Amino acid sequence: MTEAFNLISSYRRNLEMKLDPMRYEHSLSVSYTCMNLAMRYGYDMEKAELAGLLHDCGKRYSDDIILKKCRKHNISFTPEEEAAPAVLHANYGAWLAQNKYGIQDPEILSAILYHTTGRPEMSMLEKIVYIADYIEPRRYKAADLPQMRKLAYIDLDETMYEILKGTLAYLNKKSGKIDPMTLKAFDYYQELHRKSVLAKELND
Ligand code: DGI
Ligand code: FE
Ligand code: FE
Repeated sequence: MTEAFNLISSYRRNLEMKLDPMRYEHSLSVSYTCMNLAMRYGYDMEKAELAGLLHDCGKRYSDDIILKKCRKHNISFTPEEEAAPAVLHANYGAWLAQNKYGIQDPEILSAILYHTTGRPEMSMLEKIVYIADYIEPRRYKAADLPQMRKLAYIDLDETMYEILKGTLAYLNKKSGKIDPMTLKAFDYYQELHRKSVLAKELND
């Protein structure tokens, strides 16, 4: 066994104890999906595996306890994130990854931090984790999963645009507060989408 595999195995054992069984299963599934996307786009597979495995490591408590943990450990969060507490497990998770799992790679930490909201100008790993979180094989609720599962292997930016669009429509219906970072991410990928549609029209 390689050193990298030993590390992954020890993280898996830890997460299996800390997370509820479905969340653990989801984490494994995201991890493998991240590796698949890394294969497709020529990204580092070990980093993708690790980021996917740990992306929800903060989701081991309810939202109100996660808020308390953030305060206790001086983990920074905005008032808007506090008003949309479902996003806070990403802040707490990035902190746990750095301080409890010993992850130092800023790309992995940032992929965990932005896995729920996305952001403008995402790195390849941030997009891989965000998209894998949505399309992983155990997901079943979203109606557009078949299309997103296909699109993810064609164009990461277009997939970001479509998933963010769907997420905002869902959040608007749910009447929960929307984190402005989700809106900023959507505006950015919508603009990229418009530009690519225009460029295609010009080439026709
Ligand atoms: O942790 P997961 O369930 O695997 O997935 P996730 O980290 O994408 O979190 C999904 C939840 O976060 C889902 O209930 C929608 C919610 N969410 C995502 N962006 C926002 C948001 N909730 C609010 N209130 N505002 C957002 O901008
Ligand atoms: Fe999450
Ligand atoms: Fe997740």
